[in-house]
Amino acid sequence: MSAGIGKYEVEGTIGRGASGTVYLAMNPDLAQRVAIKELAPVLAGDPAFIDRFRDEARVMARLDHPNAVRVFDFLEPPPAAYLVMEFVDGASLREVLSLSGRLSGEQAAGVLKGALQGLGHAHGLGLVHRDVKPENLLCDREGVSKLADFGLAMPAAGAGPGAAGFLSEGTPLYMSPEMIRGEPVDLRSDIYACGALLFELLTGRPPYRADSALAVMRKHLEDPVPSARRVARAVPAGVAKVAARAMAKLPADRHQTAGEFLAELEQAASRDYGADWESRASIKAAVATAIAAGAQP
Ligand code: 3AM
Repeated sequence: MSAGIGKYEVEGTIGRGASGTVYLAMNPDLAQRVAIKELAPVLAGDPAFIDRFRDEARVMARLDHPNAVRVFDFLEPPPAAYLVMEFVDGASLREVLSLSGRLSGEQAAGVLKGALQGLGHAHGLGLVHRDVKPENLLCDREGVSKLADFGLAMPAAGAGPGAAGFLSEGTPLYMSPEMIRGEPVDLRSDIYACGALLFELLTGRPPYRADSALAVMRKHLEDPVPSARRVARAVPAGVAKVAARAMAKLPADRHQTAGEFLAELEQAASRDYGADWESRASIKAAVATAIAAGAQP
């Protein structure tokens, strides 16, 4: 591995995503491990994106919440750009899901609770995540999930208005209708993504499936909002309804804040799973399984 990034000593590569490569590094001053995302050239080479991202990084540095990955630094040695952040020792929710399949209802509600609390904090700072999905929820060894990659949804290369306004790392499974249309988005776009995430956690499959990204996008725009209960009979009506409301086509018909979503979810979970549902919500064991599987060659 080559020398370092600024003062940070690079120890290895954690992984690669569409928005960039992530390195494990050491902050020698504090003897603290950090994760450094090298923004993909398509992002780092776009001055408008970098200007926006630099501004957002300043706000991201104020993120101070157990359910949001902390941001420590933003470096721009041209032509590169790096975001230095808290290293989360664990596995992404995507990895956890691909090993454990569907979560229990209590676990699904617990994961959503963390995500909504982290989002509520970020929204309070004026930050919209824009790309909430299982890949961007990093779970530590205690089973605490943390939102990563704020503001990193990337402008689709060459996409005009009305096309896929933003490229997501995989398929646009969690994209709100307004984002698909290329319209300005606000925190209610994150609410929509959380609704789609809750649907998937409850049923084991995303709300809209199709053969191509474009066809999935069309379903987000046009198909009636599916009920999680239709897909998995065991899903109780209350929680299914909360997910459906969050996925309303019109932002005005969704929960208007992460706090409102969470309050409704907690109420439904208590009703559907019992007041002590949180005592069964931990995903610590599932994360340990994912870490063990990832450690295998
Ligand atoms: O390649 P995989 O899926 O193993 O989870 C993220 C993904 O891992 C991980 O880097 C890879 C490319 O995005 N990642 C991103 N931010 C991270 C962080 N702050 C992180 N891992 C730990 N801490």
